[in-house]
Amino acid sequence: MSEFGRTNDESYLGLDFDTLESYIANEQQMHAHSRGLFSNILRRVGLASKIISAKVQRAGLLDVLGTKGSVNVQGEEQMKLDDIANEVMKRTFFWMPSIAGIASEEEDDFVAFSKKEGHTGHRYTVVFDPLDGSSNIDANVSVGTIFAVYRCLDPSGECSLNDFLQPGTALVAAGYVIYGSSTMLVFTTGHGVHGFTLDPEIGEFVLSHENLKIPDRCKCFSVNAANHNKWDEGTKRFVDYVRQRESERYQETTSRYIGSLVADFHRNMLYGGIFLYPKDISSGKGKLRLLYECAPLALLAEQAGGAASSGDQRVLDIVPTELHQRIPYIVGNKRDVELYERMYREQ
Ligand code: P6P
Repeated sequence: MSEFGRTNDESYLGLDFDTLESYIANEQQMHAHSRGLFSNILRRVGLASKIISAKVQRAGLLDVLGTKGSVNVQGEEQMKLDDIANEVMKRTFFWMPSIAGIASEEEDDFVAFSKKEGHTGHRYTVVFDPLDGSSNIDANVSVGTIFAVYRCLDPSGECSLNDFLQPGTALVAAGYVIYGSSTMLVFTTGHGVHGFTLDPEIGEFVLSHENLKIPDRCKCFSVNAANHNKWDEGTKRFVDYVRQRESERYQETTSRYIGSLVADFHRNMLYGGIFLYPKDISSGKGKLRLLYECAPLALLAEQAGGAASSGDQRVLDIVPTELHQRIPYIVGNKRDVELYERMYREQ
């Protein structure tokens, strides 16, 4: 009788791999009480990711490059792909009865989905940056989608601003999609971080990075050095200390800065490292947004054994005061984030 079982055949004949769908189904079976509402959100994120990936991969060909001319609430020129990605994400969730509404970097205010026929009450809201780093698209640099899911505070009612102004500790899920040499969906539901790589041959997200942990080494530090004069003394002291490689921990540390948050974050998740977008002395704030950039990635970092701080406090503890609030952002290896905090607070 021939041996039947695991194969090394890369053509998937062995079917000994998990797809996003089988992973979600297995997870749902493990939580018998689950009604599958939450699983459907992850399925829909997978679908939206494939649609956006297809658009991003063909950006240069579909003549969608170039700015649309309008500017978003951040005062940034809206690339046409920003708009497309925002519409895909918004409509993905609009058609889900369990979603009460969304908040997006590309929307001035939150968008409440009025109750649909025969709907028994909302359960979740979703926040997202539909295409972070989009200013890099025409240079073919990796960009990403960042998303996170909150429970509605009043499941029986329409969603309100308070549903979005919850701290990251209230998140039930968070993740990102990186559109790079391959498209990867990385997310957590509070039980570790798992990465799925889109195989265009079969059109499926295949589990490729199960229970991802940040390696305990600072392979690189990632910061826009051009802003050095804008930093506070504590930040300058930390970056100079790392860069001078005085301690054994940083002797092999190099500098990498892509200028696309999801790409810089993803690299550090896989290789180990620290990313910083500190406040600058003039604005007193950072550039990155708490709700749909910093908090979702902070949850992923902590689930992978890392940490995320604003310098003053743990990012997940920060209660947003407005949808598009910016904060200083330091995220990566726990040891390095804690060293930053010590230097920042000692100044
Ligand atoms: P800077 C992209 O515009 C973005 O929002 C993030 O993806 C990225 O980390 C940051 O801004 C880069 O900002 O000022 O260094 O160009």
